[in-house]
Amino acid sequence: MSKSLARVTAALHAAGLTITPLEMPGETRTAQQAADAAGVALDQIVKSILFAGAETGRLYLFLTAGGNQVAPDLATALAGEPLTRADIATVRNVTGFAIGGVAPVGHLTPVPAWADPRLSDFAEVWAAAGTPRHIFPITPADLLRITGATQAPFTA
Ligand code: 5CA
Repeated sequence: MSKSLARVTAALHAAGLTITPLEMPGETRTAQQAADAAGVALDQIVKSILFAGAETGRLYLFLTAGGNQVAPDLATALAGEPLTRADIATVRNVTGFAIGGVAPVGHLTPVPAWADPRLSDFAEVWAAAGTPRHIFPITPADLLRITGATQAPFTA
C-alpha cells in the first residue's frame, strides 16, 4: 500500500470510522473521473483545493463540491488575507499528497479548512484517498468532523 493511502486510512480509523478507501479500475485524478468511477453525481465528489496566503504563506483547505469553483474573493474573506492558488510543490510538501490525489485528511501538516455547503445536500460524498485511483465514501457530517472544517459559502 502507498504511504499516502496508508496515511489516509490511518486518519479515518483514528477518527473512529470503519471506512476503507477503494481502488478504482481507472484514474480518479479529476472530480469527473472520480464521479464516473463511483457512479455518483459530480457534486458528490469532494475536491480538496489548497490556497496559500499572500501575506503569511499559510495554506487553507477548501473542500469543494465537484462541479463548483472556489471564488477567490469569498475565500480571501474567510482566510482573512489575500490568497493565491497553492503551487504543486507546496501542496506536496504540506499535505504529503500529489495533485490529483490530495485527500481531505491525513495531511503531514494540519491546515484550516472550510467546506462547501453543497456537499451537505447528499447523504454520502466521495473524496480522494492520497492516490490518483483511490477514493472513499463518507457522510458530510463525518467529513466536517474529521477535517474540522467550517461550512461557509465560498463558491462562485
Ligand atoms: N482525485 C480527484 C477527485 S477527489 C481530485 O483530487 N480532484 S481535485 O479537484 O481535488 O484535484 C485536482 C485539483 O488539483 C484541481 O481542481 C486543482 O485545484 C488542483 N490543481 C491541478 N493542477 C494544479 C496546479 N498546477 N497547481 C495547483 N493546483 C493544481
